[in-house]
Amino acid sequence: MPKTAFKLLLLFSFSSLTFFAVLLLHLKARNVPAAVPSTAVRPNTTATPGRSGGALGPCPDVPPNLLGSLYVEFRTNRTLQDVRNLVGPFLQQGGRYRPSSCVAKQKVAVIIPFRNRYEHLTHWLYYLHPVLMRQQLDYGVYVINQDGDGVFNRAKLMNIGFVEALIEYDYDCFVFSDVDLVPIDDRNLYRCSDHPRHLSVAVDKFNFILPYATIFGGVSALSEQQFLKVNGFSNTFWGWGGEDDDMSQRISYRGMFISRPDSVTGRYKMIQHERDSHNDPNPRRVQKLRETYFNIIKDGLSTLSYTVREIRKDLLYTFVTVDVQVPAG
Ligand code: BGN
Repeated sequence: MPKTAFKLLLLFSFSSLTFFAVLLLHLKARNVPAAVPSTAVRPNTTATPGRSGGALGPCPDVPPNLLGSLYVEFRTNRTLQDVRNLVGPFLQQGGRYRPSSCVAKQKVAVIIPFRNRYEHLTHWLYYLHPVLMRQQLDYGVYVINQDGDGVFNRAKLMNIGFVEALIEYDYDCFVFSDVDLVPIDDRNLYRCSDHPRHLSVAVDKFNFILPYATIFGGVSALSEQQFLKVNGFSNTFWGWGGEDDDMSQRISYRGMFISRPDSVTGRYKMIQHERDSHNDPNPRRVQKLRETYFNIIKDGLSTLSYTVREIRKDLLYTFVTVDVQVPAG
């Protein structure tokens, strides 16, 4: 090779190296300081949430910046404003986020049945937003608030959350979460699997042991197809208990299984609290569970009826207040 050509090649290699080094430094500088969600990247504010940028590649199967086990405590007095200050800069109105460096694997609506538990919601948002960001999800948080003080209906609120979230965006996965459950390991991905997934496997309240094999309460994830296949939850479990067992049976009657993370990844802390008023154990729940098979098509998404009273967009969540039409008497 002539000497000048060799020199040119050397110069070219050197400038390419410099270019990549500068590019790397630049990308690194865009990372967020560790005090805030360590790997969150500000969404591109000019883009509409949910529309993925043209040239982005898919996010990796395993999110690269997970921390593993997390320190979680609920004694601190946190305010919603504290949480807004901390994670707000990474979110768009309605508690929406999507990674800016890659196209998320799934579009996830996180649905929280709710009434009057603002303190829990504050803790939940404080811990979950950074986790969901690190998991590189394209997600939105929907708090479905039961209006009035009639008997609580957790399952119907979750059906409503499914419908209302889909009106807003083309979600393909739905994570239903109690407001008092915070994961203590961020490897527990808030994503859907081939089968409906139960995420809250090892809760401190139950000594980190699965209470029984078919349990499906707490935090669970179903894809749109899985949810439609079982006609959603029953709308007729008024008061505490059984609605999750009913879903568990729907899943098995429709030929699906419950998938779960292992009992280390699936660890949770529950915020301790008194039982809510107007949510006493449902005396009909045991009998109702004997009828699931016959009720799947008669009671669920196909028969869902409610009235939206208000939809309020907070930076941290979308708050949907609904009249669930509590039966008289
Ligand atoms: C079960 C409840 C579930 C609840 C779990 C954990 C019932 C049905 C009658 C046996 N099931 O006992 O709804 O998620 O406890 O608290 O009450």
